[in-house]
Amino acid sequence: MRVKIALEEKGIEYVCQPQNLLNKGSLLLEMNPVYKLVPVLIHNGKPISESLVILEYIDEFWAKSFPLLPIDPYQRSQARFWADFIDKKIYAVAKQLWRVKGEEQEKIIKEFIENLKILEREITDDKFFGGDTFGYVDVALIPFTSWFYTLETFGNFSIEANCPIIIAWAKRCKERHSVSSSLPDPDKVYNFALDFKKALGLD
Ligand SMILES: N[C@@H](CCC(=O)N[C@@H](CS)C(=O)NCC(=O)O)C(=O)O
Repeated sequence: MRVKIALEEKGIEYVCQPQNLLNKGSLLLEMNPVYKLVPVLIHNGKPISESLVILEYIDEFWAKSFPLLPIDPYQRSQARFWADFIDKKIYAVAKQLWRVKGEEQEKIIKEFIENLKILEREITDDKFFGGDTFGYVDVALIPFTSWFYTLETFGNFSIEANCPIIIAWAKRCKERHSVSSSLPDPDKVYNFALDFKKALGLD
């Protein structure tokens, strides 16, 4: 989703080849032999893996249209810091949330909400993470909101009740075509999570 949003914002045409993550095909295994994960961007026949690395590549290769990272080195460092925080403290924590139950799950929900609140402080009065313009940190986080319904359903809690600033920010992001056309339906994500749980024997 991150990669699709960035390419859309830059106005780059692309072909998306969905992969079966429960039975990985030879293309994915050849293109990302180290991690065997999506996404992989294949550009000029060469693969680039890891979504944040891909975002930086896209931003550098198509530098003239719609810059994602700020120009100022300090601001760039901050954008990278928050994208890294999102991977370590939002994605990684939420990945646990829908795989466990009971007390363990409650602990994870608490940590997850605390981390979202830390991110909320970075938006406060601004429209987006970098200020008035949609950018790198927004692209890094917004795909994750399509998992909110799944997390709330598995964890029986409300993200909006705890983090209204994040929900309002997500609504602003979804007004952009790049975002609304790239994010999957929350029901689809929920069904994917159910299938994934079943395949991992976590029912
Ligand atoms: N750090 C990687 C994470 C990629 C990742 O977790 N991809 C998931 C789908 S969003 C995947 O391929 N999962 C299959 C698996 O875990 O085997 C990135 O940002 O690209």
